[in-house]
Amino acid sequence: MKIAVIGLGYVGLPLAMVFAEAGIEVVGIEAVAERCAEINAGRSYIQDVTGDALKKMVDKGLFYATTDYAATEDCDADIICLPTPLNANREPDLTLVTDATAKLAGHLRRGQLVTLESTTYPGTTRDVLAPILEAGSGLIAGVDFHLAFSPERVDPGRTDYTTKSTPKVVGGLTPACMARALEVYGPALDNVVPVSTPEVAEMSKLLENIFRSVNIALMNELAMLCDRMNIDVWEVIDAAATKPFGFMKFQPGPGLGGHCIPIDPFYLSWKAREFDFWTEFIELAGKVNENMPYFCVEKLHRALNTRQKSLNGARLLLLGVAYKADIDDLRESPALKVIRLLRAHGADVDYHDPYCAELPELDLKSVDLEEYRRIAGYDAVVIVTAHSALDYRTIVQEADLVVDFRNATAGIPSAGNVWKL
Ligand code: SAJ
Repeated sequence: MKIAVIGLGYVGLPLAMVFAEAGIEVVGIEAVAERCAEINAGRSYIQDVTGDALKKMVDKGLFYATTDYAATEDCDADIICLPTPLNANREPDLTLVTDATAKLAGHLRRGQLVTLESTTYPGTTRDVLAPILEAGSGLIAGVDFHLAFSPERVDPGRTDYTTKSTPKVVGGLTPACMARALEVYGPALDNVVPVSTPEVAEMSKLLENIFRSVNIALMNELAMLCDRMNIDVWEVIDAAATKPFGFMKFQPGPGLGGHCIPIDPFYLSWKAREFDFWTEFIELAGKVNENMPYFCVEKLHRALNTRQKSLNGARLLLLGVAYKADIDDLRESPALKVIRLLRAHGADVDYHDPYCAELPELDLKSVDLEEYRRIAGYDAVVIVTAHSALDYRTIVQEADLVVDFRNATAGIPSAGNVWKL
């Protein structure tokens, strides 16, 4: 068998490696020629794929990358792993997927399987991809070639569940498409979960991430209420989490970041309107989560006020700007919004993040904490993302004021100089 993986990013490259390490020949179709060169030289640019592992597969002749879609012609399956962002109007933007599908169609061969892995709204595989593939090839989906959807479940940096070990949902256009998808994915992945249609698979992925967005929004709403009622929301959540059944712990924070959770839900709310349906939970969760940077800035304002200081002119040090702890990903990070809001109030903002050396769009570079000696020079230290590499005990000792949006200072005795979300 030979597989083509289209798009060698944080989803496609690990997936290509899983197939190659199962002894299946893989060709990566990657638009960025420099990335192809890196891969063919055995150098990885994706955190979850080591250079050694990649080089081993390249040297064995089991994996190479090219920009040329003609390389898909002798493949048994073509797996599309491309970004599906929102456009400026926060509507689905399938451009990368549809452009790639049109190029693939020109090289489609009878009997091949095409699988879409990009997160999208139910109906995309059947109503968007199939017509493009049929128009470009003259073949018929489900008759001359197989078509399926299989959502990616990659969580960059996670080691307990990997692309190989995480159960893989797959929905075929027809039972024969499903059977073919099982033949393709089965030898490489530990657990393939067949479902009856591509729509079920597309919707299941959205449910996974909407579930997170809504529950995080619930915690954020509770955090704002507890703030007003002077109740420690973190203690409340920890107490509720002692329930061994029927509860799942989420935490409040400065907002939703990442390439999935802030974006995927709006693929469904957009599609639902076609059915005269308003996905109120999704919209409300989005509204609550979007408000958190503003709430956090207002809370910081109140904390400074207790020291007769204003935001205007305040010297602030933000700790952690990545969208979540212990990674270097800045996509949709709420820290960027917090910095913009603080600057708009006239604050002088520095940041330190051991994973993110610079924020070009904000003309900022991570400052050196100088063994935490630098901490005392700020009016407030603001914990936005709680990287585990930082010593929060020393930070609390050295800082005049700490405003902690992540409960990173939990259990650390303070002299009343710590405010928490
Ligand atoms: N966040 C909170 N409170 C929480 C959890 C997360 O405020 O209780 C924030 C994070 O700080 C971050 C954002 O939400 O800014 C998203 O966090 P996330 O933990 O959902 O991490 P992601 O965005 O990397 O989500 C990915 C998703 N994986 C895929 O889409 C394949 C998601 O489905 C996974 O469940 C999640 O990783 C995971 O479990 O780590």
